[in-house]
Amino acid sequence: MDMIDFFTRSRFGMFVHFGLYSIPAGVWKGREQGRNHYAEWIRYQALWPDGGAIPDGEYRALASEFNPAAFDADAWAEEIRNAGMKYVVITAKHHDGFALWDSRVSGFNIVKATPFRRDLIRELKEACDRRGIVLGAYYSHWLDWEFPGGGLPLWPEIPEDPPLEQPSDAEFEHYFTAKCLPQVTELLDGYGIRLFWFDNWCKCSLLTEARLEKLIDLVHSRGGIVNSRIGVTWNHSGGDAAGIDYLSMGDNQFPDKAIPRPWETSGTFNESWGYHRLDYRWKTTDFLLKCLISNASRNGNYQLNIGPRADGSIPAPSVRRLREIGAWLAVNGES
Ligand code: JFZ
Repeated sequence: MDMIDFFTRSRFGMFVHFGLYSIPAGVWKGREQGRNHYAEWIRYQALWPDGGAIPDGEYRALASEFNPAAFDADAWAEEIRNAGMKYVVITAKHHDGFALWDSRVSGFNIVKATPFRRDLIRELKEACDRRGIVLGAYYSHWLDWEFPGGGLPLWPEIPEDPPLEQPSDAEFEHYFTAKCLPQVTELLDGYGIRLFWFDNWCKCSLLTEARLEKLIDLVHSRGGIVNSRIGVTWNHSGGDAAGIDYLSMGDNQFPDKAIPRPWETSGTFNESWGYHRLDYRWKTTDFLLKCLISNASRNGNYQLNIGPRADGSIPAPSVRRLREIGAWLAVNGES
């Protein structure tokens, strides 16, 4: 199957943010994280606005508690299918560096570092394959807060943030060649992943054109596809992004006209991507359907996110909306 043809026709997909951050779920030692409410950022935001981050050892220790025993790949895949979604992109590795598969490259993963010891990506891939759903991977290629040389957060637009000292070019090269490229290779060759969602949003000198090209060539060499957020040199909303297969809009951004290339908007049911126990700002099903229709009518996809709880269950408000959307599509949609 040609992946970009599939992607262009699919219209509706799921995004999943799941990882160690699903345990604190936006609250660290009784305090709600500050500034933005992206629970997957808690390692860098728990102590805002006082500054500082959760120490590496303390964050790492979450792995010994991570045991999503209620995770059921078939149950997830059923929700995806019944919602009318054709694919799912999961945070195989988010910025914290923790991998949801049995990686030989880094032991900081769900099989080797947790009591759960099951390969979530493997189980989900098989459940998706059984239903003709395509499994894609979010892979944080720039930020990695675990591996020596991995990128650190940069928010140039927020002057009050204390600047973090970035790794040197040589240090980042070490991370890129010893972790990033080998792990993406594992996802390609060990799991058959062909749909990739990479993430970078500000000008970072570590992500050189040469490195981006290497990563893009690697994915392309197996027939896989990559999104525009792989690097800022590729304009999110258009431009001549050579090498890019599809555009990713900014979070929850819905363009008001058609775009003459494959594209998607990733969006949330509430505010946070990862599960946040205090995030009650749920959007209505009507609103979410309008977002889907708006994108579909402009030849784009809508990639709607769930943030499963640490036990692996999908929060009830998301399940309810997924089922309401699915019910509407079953009557009014085209399959
Ligand atoms: C990124 C991540 O940092 C976040 O945790 C989540 O995974 C989200 C889907 O992507 O956040 C971004 C990235 C890019 C923009 C905004 C938020 N952007 O370009 O507007």
